[in-house]
Amino acid sequence: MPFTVADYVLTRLREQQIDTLFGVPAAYCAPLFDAAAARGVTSVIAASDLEAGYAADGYARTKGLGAVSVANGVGTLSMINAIAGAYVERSPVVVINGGPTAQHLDNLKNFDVLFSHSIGQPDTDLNAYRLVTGSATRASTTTQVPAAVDTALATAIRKKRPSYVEISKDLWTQDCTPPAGPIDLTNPTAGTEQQLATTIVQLIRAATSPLLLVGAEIQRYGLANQVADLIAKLGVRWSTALLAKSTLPEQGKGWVGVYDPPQSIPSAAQAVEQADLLVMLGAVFPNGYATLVTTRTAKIVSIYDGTVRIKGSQKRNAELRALVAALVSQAATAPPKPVPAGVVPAAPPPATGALTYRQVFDRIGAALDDSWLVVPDTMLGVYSAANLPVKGRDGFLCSAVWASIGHSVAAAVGASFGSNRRPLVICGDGGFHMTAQALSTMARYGRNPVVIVVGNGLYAFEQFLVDKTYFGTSAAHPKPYVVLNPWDFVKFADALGVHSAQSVKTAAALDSALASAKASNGPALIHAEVNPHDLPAELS
Ligand SMILES: Cc1ncc(C[n+]2csc(CCOP(=O)(O)OP(=O)(O)O)c2C)c(N)n1
Ligand SMILES: [Mg+2]
Repeated sequence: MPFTVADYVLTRLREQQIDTLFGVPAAYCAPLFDAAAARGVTSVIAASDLEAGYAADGYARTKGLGAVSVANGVGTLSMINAIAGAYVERSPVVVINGGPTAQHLDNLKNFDVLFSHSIGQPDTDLNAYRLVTGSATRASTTTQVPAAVDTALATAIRKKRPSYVEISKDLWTQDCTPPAGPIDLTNPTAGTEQQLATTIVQLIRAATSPLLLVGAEIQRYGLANQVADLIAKLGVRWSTALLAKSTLPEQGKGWVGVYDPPQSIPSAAQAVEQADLLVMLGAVFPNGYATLVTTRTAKIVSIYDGTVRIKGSQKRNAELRALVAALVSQAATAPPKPVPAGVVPAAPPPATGALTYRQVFDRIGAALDDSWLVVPDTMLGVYSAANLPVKGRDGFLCSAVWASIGHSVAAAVGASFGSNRRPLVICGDGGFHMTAQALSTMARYGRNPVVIVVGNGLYAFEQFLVDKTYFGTSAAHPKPYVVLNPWDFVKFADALGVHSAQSVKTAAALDSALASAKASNGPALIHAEVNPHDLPAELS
């Protein structure tokens, strides 16, 4: 049996434990899907290109690496939002694109004949994806394929960023040299790590109220155990960025809560904002961090993207894994200081009365156990999601920085393949409108996410940003442009193959809907109806 270019790609993906390829087929990449099953890779065909991108992202965040392939031009440009989010939020998705052939490019250049889905430029996809990936390469000949594919995989794994590889469509079925050996996936150390670790641990020990903020890089690089050890050895208080929620179990000494300004819980806001030393460990700073980071530079050590900046000094290169190891061994040189007990979330009140935005999160909080992967969307309730008592590790997935509405439903498709936990999506009705067809993919592939649609009939977050007074005044009218076309979510779900669907209007009914969803094996939808004037606790 010949070993083809498609086989090369698939073999390299399997070496990294990828067993699922997300996408929407086109002639450009069909041979990749044709060859997938024989190489142990299952193709999951999404209902839209954007969904395919989000699904690959959800898979990458839970499994460590994801892969997606959609149609050149029409598919890739539709998917680019998902890959931009993966770039920002450090999700290693490999985008595999079928590209124009040498003949296509020649016809375009010399005769103005457009290849399929071309906008009349030779490198549109390549150039567009350069902006949102750690590397973007085109292979135009079979001999270029191994290096191009290996670069894409190495970038994704080493930088925890998406990467892009484009393979001329006539190459897929041509013979290719099989992989010669493993890809080099290690990041070189900078040689600075021990010295930096010594300085940082000294600063922590000398501080009176130091705090460590765990960021997404710790989850992405698989350093949670080491950081838990570091926290224990230093006896330091710790928080986490929303993007990194549940990287470490949220319990035990020193835990102050998720820091998600401007709506962090008081214990987290106070501890972070009044710390006399703040060690940011692999955290992406969303705009809400602007005040903290720009006004407290002299109190911040920031470790991010292969660099360390101590109190506003010049950035120095440092490799994260080596640096964390050095921090742990440095921390072990003295006994830990005593730290205050961690914050414990209040027990949710009993379920009574009509459902409110607040009760949606109280009821979900009451239902959580370590079988759930909580996947909230960008919505009024995202700050409430930050404070949900997620149990254990790796139980949370959110487009917390890029904040693209609709991410949750589609990312849950991929997470249902990548995680051992069952996705519990919490999405606004507006966000749901964006990627609702993902229910179809869940049904078709027998996945079992539970999707809670919080129905207030509005893009309420937008109303909140534009005019909050609407929420205090029951007679007030919303801005016309935030009003949604009301859907019958139950009928919609049914039509797409998700037959376990119900609308609930009371807190008790949400409890029982969650219980029956938990007992079922397939996908389920719960439409949780709330008053459009209602605000979640964190915003009231
Ligand atoms: C893709 C995308 N489009 C638009 C926005 C702007 N936006 C942010 S929140 C929001 C409203 C979300 O409404 P919904 O999902 O119903 O949640 P609610 O605010 O009502 O709780 C919008 C439109 C965005 N963040 N992402
Ligand atoms: Mg809404």
